[in-house]
Amino acid sequence: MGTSPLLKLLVITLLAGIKTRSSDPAALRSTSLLSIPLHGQFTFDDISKAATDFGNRVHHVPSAVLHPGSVADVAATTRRVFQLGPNSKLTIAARGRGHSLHGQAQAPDGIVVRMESLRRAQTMWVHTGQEPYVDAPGGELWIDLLRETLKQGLAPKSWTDYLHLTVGGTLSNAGISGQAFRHGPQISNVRQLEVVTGKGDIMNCSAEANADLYHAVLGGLGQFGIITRARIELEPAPKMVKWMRVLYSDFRSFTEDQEMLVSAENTFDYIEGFVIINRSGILRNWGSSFSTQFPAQASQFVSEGKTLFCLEMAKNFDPTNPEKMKQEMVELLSRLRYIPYTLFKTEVSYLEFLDRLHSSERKLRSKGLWEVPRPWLNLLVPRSSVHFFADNVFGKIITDTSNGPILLYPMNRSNWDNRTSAVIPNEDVFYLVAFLSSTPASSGQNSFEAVLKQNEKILKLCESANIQTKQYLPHYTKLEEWRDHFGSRWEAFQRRKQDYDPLAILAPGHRIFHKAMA
Ligand SMILES: Cc1cc2nc3c(=O)[nH]c(=O)nc-3n(C[C@H](O)[C@H](O)[C@H](O)COP(=O)(O)OP(=O)(O)OC[C@H]3O[C@@H](n4cnc5c(N)ncnc54)[C@H](O)[C@@H]3O)c2cc1C
Ligand SMILES: *[C@@H]1O[C@H](CO)[C@@H](O)[C@H](O)[C@H]1NC(C)=O
Ligand SMILES: *[C@@H]1O[C@H](CO)[C@@H](O)[C@H](O)[C@H]1NC(C)=O
Ligand SMILES: *[C@@H]1O[C@H](CO)[C@@H](O)[C@H](O)[C@H]1NC(C)=O
Ligand SMILES: CC(=O)N[C@H]1CO[C@H](CO)[C@@H](O)[C@@H]1O
Repeated sequence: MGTSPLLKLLVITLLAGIKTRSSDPAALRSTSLLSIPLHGQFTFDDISKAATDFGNRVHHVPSAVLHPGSVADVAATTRRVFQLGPNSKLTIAARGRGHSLHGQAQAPDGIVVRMESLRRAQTMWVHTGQEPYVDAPGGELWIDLLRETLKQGLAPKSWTDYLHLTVGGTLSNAGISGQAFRHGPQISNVRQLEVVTGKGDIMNCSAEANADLYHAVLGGLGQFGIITRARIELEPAPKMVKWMRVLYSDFRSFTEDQEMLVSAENTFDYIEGFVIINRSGILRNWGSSFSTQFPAQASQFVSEGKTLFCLEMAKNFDPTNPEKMKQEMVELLSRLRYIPYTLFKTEVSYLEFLDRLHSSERKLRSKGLWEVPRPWLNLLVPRSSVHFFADNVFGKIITDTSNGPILLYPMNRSNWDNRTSAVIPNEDVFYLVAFLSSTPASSGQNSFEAVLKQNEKILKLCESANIQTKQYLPHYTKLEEWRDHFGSRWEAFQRRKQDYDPLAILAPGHRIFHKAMA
């Protein structure tokens, strides 16, 4: 009857051991790291926090957490670890908001640099004028950056769907959202970076000076340097946003309309889309701001178990001249082939629009549903294969989207700079297809495993059909897989690592390179 007290004790001890595994300040002391004069400090009591991330799957405990009080702190620490050479196994991971999925911002037994600490030490500086920009700390959250630039009536051009991510974290990936079709990803909208390399050097870089480092770091998965500052291009901030969704039951019309919109001269300012399979209340599930504005027909729409496609778009407008926007909208909507009566729309401020996911986060948090396993899979699918992909995945591999949304929208390669480290399909137009599942305990014991199996099936399908998809926010465990991922750019990626982080100290959580040991 019941568990034996001894076993219970053992389990508790083991768990406690995992949670608070005492890190060993002595291990750092013996390296003389603790004698570096710092503006900030090392801490040891928060190492278990630094061993968790948004994915909630990988937990590597570091030896210490650095809370830098200045860029010099980051440089001095990195330089000291570099000088220790291959005799030390210490590595360093910058941690933004820790919104990674597979421990990419973790440093097993190494040092996690909490980039958010630099926000306080460094100020944001908004430069108005002809070509406005903001200089922001790498650990700054996009939401705070936006609030600051809005004070000057300015805003960045390219976004992510969710703003509680850091500048350095998204620039290490790409930063994709519904504006990318026009402005490119966030990495296409950065003029200059200040970076601490794997040798501990502080360097400014741009397309003009230290261009190779600049391109390496953009989309570089943290492999070449720690971004301590970024200069981000701004534009006059729109005031209001007309935000709309329409439904399609036919994938071909859906994607043709999306492609028509992203290539049109006069078009919406934001274009995304998502896949909905067999859900009741489908129109209510995402973006709560919509719920009050449903036309009666739309809210009674019955999917009958069919796969549906929701086109989401937004048009910025000036509230002092709403007529212009209305005319343009009517014209644009008249060119689309959505299911009649499924248009629903609302008007919100630009800030509310961009920060639209935050209210969902608050709700999930209040229900304890935020910190749950997230077996996400993000793919970039070339246009030529997207129909084959959809035919074989939606309704076949995925028969229900109640675990989370599936985003699907096109982008144009011409807005991406092929000198950066970001990897995209080799085709003019490609789609982001993002499977954003979460599997709280309430979704059933096996739902996590089931989603992993689905993800695997999707990847297998692409492989066996030889579709040239690329993972966004890539995760691989084998070197060959990383090589495949980078393809013809692997040589350059490797060479850049050799140049900027020759001991492979930085961002070990991706497991691309491994620190050489003597
Ligand atoms: C709810 C949610 C929504 C999202 N939506 C989008 C989206 O719409 N579009 C999109 O593109 N992405 C999206 N993402 C993914 C997001 O871009 C990644 O999670 C990214 O890692 C940023 O998170 P972070 O700032 O917490 O970085 P972290 O997870 O802390 O770090 C990510 C990687 O970058 C490195 N790193 C962190 N800071 C720096 C720095 N200053 N310099 C160098 N390297 C650094 C880390 O070591 C790690 O390898 C979303 C994520 C979540 C959780
Ligand atoms: C990098 O540029 C910033 C802003 O232009 C400047 O303040 C800083 O001193 C520069 N750093 C280096 C190492 O040149
Ligand atoms: C992609 O962008 C390029 C350059 O702007 C343009 O010539 C091309 O027509 C675009 N392709 C599509 C399908 O929109
Ligand atoms: C980038 O694209 C240009 C123009 O298409 C091409 O000439 C160049 O070789 C490409 N560079 C890389 C690194 O792929
Ligand atoms: C999980 C779920 O929503 N299942 C529904 C799928 O569609 C059929 C037909 O409308 C419904 O009966 C199911 O309840």
